[in-house]
Amino acid sequence: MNYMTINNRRVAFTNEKNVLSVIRKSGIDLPTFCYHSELSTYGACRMCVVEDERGKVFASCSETPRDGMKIYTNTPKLQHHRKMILELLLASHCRECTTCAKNGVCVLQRLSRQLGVREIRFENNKKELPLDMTSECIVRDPNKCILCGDCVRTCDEIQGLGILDFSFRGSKMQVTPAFNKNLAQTDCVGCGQCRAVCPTGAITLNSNVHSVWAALSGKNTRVVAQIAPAVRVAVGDKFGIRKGENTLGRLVAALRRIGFDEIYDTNFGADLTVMEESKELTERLESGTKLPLFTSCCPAWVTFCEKKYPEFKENISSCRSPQGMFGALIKEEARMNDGEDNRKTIVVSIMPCTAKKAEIKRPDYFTEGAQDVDYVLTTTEVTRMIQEAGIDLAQVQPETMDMPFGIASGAGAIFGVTGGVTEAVLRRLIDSNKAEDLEAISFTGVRGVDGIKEASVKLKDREVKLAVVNGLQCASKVLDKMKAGEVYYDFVEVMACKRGCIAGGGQPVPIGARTKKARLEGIYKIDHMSQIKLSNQNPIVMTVYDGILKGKEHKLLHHNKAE
Ligand code: HC1
Ligand code: SF4
Repeated sequence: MNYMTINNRRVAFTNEKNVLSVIRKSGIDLPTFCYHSELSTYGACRMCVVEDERGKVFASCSETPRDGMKIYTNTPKLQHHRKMILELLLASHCRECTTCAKNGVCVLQRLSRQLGVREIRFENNKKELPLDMTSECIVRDPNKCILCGDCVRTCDEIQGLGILDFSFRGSKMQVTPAFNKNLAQTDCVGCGQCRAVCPTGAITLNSNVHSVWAALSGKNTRVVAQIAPAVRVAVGDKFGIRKGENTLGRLVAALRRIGFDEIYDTNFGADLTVMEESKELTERLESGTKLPLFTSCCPAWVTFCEKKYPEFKENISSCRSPQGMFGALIKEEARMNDGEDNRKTIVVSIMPCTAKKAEIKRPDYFTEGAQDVDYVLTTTEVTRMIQEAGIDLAQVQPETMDMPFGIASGAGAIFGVTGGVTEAVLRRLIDSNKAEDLEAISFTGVRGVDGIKEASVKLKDREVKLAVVNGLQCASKVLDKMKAGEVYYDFVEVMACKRGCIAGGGQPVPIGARTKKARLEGIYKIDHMSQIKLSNQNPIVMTVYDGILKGKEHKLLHHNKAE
């Protein structure tokens, strides 16, 4: 054990990677714009500066802790330094804070308030730059960028895509896609992870809030919501509800109050996905073709594979994602019922994910030429709508989902974390709900936060090799090794966002390590508390297969490439 002195207090440390981590561990929340523990250290914003006993000032994120070190975190010199940085940032920053999508969660705004910046002595003489609104998923506003590089490193180091980078020099410096293209002209997969780390309003969601309010006020509309697995453990964040708590019942109640006509659970859609994907895996294992089977529920991953590794396109499961399957099912029912009461059904998916906004526009997610899911609202957008309606989620009495699609299994719930799809499929194929079998599956290695997890499971007489992948950079590693013949798998699950949908690009920010942990535990708790653990034991699943889905499984639940 080593010790350093922080503000005259002795603090122990072991293997913290930098002085900043030791300071934070000691309970002092030193401000930063450009430091994220899962990214490389950039050291550009200089907000985390500290002073040593000789008056030397240095960035604590870029300094290795040493035994005997003596530092101060809040001297007059440091206060002046940080204020000056903020003033300079604000001087070249758009000041439309009240109308900004990040108002209230902007780090620049928060630190300016916290550190007492009350005036800006410098003129903003920067030319106003155009917004990039070409992506279905995110909007870039270069006028609000503070050049911290968080988005650049996230897209490069976590997603391996490098869509964003610094361009131009000096005071003209900007973060843009290469050759100043717009996002739609790049290989951006819409994962929104750049938005999740952006401290200001420079990268925000492409919002559908206005369209959904319009749909809700339509006279002859029936607005049906489906709620994704990971939303329920995050939507409480902005209402002072404990992180990771399952807030589904409260969300259902709030959605009813703001005018949704029917509210269902995407976890039920996930149960349908388990049924179809297990069948597909069994068929491919028997025929020995198109192995490994790649999961298809994460749209950022599917787009990535199609764009970057087209030679593996056939490996992607033909299953639509749970939101796609469920959207098609709701619209199929609407086709039969809408005529009766002369209403038009509009399906709104409430998702943690920005890429889902693009998924619903894919032609292979249309049924007979018609779009199944009309709008995707991220958790952040639905939070905004609830706030706009003046509802305090913490004060609302929980209500239950509507029937007939309001029952889902624990297997559907765990889709919200990486490894969940694999675990759910294994439950279906092993087809046992004995506690020891369920536990054995959870211990195969599919759980956990490592970038690449490998497991091997005996199904019938065959040893089936699995890989569970977190983040697209790790996906590239796996695909490159597969191409080189260095590894073999039968089933590969990829989630573009590290830890899965709980950390999706549309979730409420900030999404720090503690938040991720709480959400992850929240998802597993939902499974733990579910009476039904296996998708094939969900009675409603069996009813729909015998009813509305009969003979239409392919049309409604799989990608329809002909369309
Ligand atoms: Fe997900 Fe999925 S789990 S992709 O992470 O398969 O978004 O939550 O809805 O479709 O069910 C997201 C979450 C979500 C789908 C499901
Ligand atoms: Fe990169 Fe994802 Fe942001 Fe696109 S949405 S720029 S792929 S991090």
